[in-house]
Amino acid sequence: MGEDRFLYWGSGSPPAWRVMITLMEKNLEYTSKQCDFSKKEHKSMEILELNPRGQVPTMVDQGVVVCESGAAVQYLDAVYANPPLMPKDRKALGLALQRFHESNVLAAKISEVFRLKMLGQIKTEEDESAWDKKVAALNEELLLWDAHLSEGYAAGKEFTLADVMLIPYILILLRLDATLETLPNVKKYAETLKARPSVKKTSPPHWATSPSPGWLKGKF
Ligand SMILES: N[C@@H](CCC(=O)N[C@@H](CS)C(=O)NCC(=O)O)C(=O)O
Repeated sequence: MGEDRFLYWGSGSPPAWRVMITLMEKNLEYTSKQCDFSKKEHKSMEILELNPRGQVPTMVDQGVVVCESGAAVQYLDAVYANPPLMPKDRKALGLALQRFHESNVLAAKISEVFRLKMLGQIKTEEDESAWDKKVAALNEELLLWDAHLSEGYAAGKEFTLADVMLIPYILILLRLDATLETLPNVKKYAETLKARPSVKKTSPPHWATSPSPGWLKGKF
């Protein structure tokens, strides 16, 4: 239970995970409203009245509704300043903002790969080759991130909101059994941040109880 703060989320939703990580980094309590996607709870009137898209995350903080994950984490960092999760220095801020938004490019590529398998849309050889192309595009994107992560975090040596935005997607790669052997900085980053309390404690609960579908086994 938490103050006047609610978060609607679903297990395995990376955008919702971003908000949960930020709330924990800021030591902010909240009332957890977990939605079961299989029961379409994210399309309930309770959520649709707050968020007509019927999506998670949907956050309500002191009566203020903020739905988009990027908006929600920036809102939390602006309103609850301690600890700050964005640098003050102009150059460092520019880089952190850039990486913050670039994370959505990676997110889109992972989501495409994920969605095709999840919806069971790979049936023919043609589908298989379309999937291979998407995996190759993801590999190219990950090579960029391997360079970006050379100093340890998404925007240098400090943990910022850019990491909040990025890490759920990187950990999906591990969940899908990617080895990351050719991406040493990504691999190290995944292992380091997986153990960070705000990330570990908010990890999708069903990951602990259901086996990985293994869709990226042996990749990258
Ligand atoms: N751009 C949104 C995306 C949110 C989103 O797509 N959430 C998914 C779960 S990962 C969802 O609720 N999907 C249900 C739907 O779109 O009907 C954000 O970053 O918050």
